[in-house]
Amino acid sequence: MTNRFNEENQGFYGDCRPIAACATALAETALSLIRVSGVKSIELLAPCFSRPAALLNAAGNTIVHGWILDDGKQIDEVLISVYRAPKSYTGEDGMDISCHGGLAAGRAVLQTLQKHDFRQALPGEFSFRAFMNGKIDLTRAEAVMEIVSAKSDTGRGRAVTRLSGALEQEIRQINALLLNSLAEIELLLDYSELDGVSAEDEALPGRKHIEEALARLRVLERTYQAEKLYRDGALVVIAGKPNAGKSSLFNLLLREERAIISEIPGTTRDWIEGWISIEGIPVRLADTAGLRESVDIVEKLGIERSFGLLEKADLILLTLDGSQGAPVLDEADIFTKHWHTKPVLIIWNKSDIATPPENMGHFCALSAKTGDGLNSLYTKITGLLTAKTGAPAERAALGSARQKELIDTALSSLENALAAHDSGLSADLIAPNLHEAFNSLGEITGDVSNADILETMFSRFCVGK
Ligand SMILES: Nc1nc2c(ncn2[C@@H]2O[C@H](COP(=O)(O)OP(=O)(O)OP(=O)(O)O)[C@@H](O)[C@H]2O)c(=O)[nH]1
Ligand SMILES: [Mg+2]
Repeated sequence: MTNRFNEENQGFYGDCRPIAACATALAETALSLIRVSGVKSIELLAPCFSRPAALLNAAGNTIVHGWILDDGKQIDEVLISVYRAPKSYTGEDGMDISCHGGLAAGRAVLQTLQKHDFRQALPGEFSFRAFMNGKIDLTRAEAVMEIVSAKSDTGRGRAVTRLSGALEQEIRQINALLLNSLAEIELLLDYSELDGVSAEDEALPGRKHIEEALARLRVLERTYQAEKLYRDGALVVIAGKPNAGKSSLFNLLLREERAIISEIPGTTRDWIEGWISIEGIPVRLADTAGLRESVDIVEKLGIERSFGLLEKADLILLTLDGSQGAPVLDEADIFTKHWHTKPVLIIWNKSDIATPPENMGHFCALSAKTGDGLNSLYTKITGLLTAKTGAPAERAALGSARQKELIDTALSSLENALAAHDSGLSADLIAPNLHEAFNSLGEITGDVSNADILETMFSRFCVGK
């Protein structure tokens, strides 16, 4: 990999001075980690360390024990992991300082470093340096952030696949195909000039490479929706008439007595929510006010808010009170408003006291009280949420909207190239389409980049990453 820093390009962070940041939350934890990186950062830290010689002579990937000192005063007892360029996350000399946790210790160490000319790192600055020093490409940088924000184990696992370079490799292999076909076109154009043969007379050289690239890009493109589902999750809203057992179902799924349950219809007013994981899918689950015509002002407001939330839902769990018998669900019913626009799962609740009708086809029988029918509910929810996205891919897959947009651009450039060839255009007129696709894919890995792209990307990172 190449070093992307140069004389003019110091990056949009302004300078390449040694930086420091607290990489862990400032909270009552056992330890805090202060991360440091930069050319001559070890030399800069040595004067405020109790064993300067040990630190200065420490080999890369070793740990030194001592005290952080401020004007000779002991600030905290620490362990410093020393990294020597280029063998570090950023590719620069760097240190991870493990100090005591809590609000005060990490802050005091950081303040001491700042007195000794370390600059506070900005969001994403460590990863930016890693990218600029050729340690990671952009897909891996994005994967680092994905892991930090993963909401489920499946989401984390998918991000780890990208961190290990599966997507980067696939993109590079596809780009190698495009490069081959571009090289073959160049060759044809050179020869046609020499021989006086027109480029139109020839079949498009490297067409099979373009077709393979297109096929592989289509496979990648199809992975995005499932990755997005397992990364961002889905909004699942429990709705139904008062007293149907919505809050009981909410508590059952959350495994927590969160919502108030009572036999009085109209108990839930403001909707409440919580995150759960269903077969690896992060689900933002919401319990809402029972839907009915009401004259009570507060209840009415609650019902309006419930409808507002239903508009945003990815899946509605329409809960019926089985003990009230099978309802007539016709077009005029207030629940049917969303039936044609989004998936609705109808739950026959209270199956412990009311047996569902024989021909219950599309109902899902459940007792929110005993938990009977819960496994089948999980399976049905997963089936409905993944109906359009499919299961997550085994290996290379897209992890961000940025990547998806660039794949779409590359796809249409290649489709245009083949269509142009089919309509008889010569190879020299088709080559620019291939260059466009090549550059879009290069933007995914960061081989093609500019300050704006990088700033948008890295500024979304957290401090210390
Ligand atoms: N037997 C039985 N009773 C249930 C079941 N689920 C809920 N209930 C009872 O039904 C009543 C209403 O339950 P809630 O969970 O508060 O119902 P809700 O749909 O949230 O009601 P609102 O908030 O008023 O709209 C309570 O007395 C629950 O104990 C069930 O599966 N079986
Ligand atoms: Mg309720």
